[in-house]
Amino acid sequence: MSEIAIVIGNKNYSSWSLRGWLAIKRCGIEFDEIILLLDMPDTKEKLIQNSKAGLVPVLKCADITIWETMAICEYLAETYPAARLWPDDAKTHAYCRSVSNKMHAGFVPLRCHMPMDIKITYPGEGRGPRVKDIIARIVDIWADFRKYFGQNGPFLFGEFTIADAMFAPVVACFKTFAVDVPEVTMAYIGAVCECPEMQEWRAAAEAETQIIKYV
Ligand SMILES: N[C@@H](CCC(=O)N[C@@H](CS)C(=O)NCC(=O)O)C(=O)O
Repeated sequence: MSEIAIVIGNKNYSSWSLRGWLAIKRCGIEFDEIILLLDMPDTKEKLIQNSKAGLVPVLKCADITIWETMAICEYLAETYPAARLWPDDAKTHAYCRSVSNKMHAGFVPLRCHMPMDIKITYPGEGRGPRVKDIIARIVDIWADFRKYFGQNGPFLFGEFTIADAMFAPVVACFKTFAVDVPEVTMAYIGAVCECPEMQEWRAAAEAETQIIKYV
């Protein structure tokens, strides 16, 4: 048993779990994974046993239990600086934090109308005027950060950061809902989908059998 564990939901559906899991995975440390199936009669009870917040992900360390994905990411970034989950430079770090916080707190219509469902495709569904505006904004954000900060790698800030963990479920949703995007966006989507951590998550999601109808 490892000294650190992350409690997550179904890999096919739980977008917040994916974000927290990617952050810990990028730390390159040993950790345990505790999967709680969502949408079952005893889900809430089990969630609350792990954290009074009653949500996943939850990070369990020897001396602290952390809930809320951004707090988990912050803790991991501070505890495992070698993973460079935030960019080093203060100004770039500020941009990375801004865009990560925006994803954490915003884009609610997109999250409601295009929930993560890795195994399936719903081409053309999930749209609507507010969702279309958010898609355009996200495409714009990705293009800007790739252009100004992405010289040292294929991710938003070159190397993989918390911002990429935050947007990884959106990447998955863009594929599920077959969102039409420009070439530069396709390249970013490809980089996220091809990274080994995302492939591992996807393979596990595909092996899951529980079906939840969020759409
Ligand atoms: N603000 C929370 C959101 C977490 C969240 O909504 N998690 C969902 C799964 S993706 C959950 O635990 N749902 C369980 C439920 O609502 O019963 C965070 O940042 O971690």
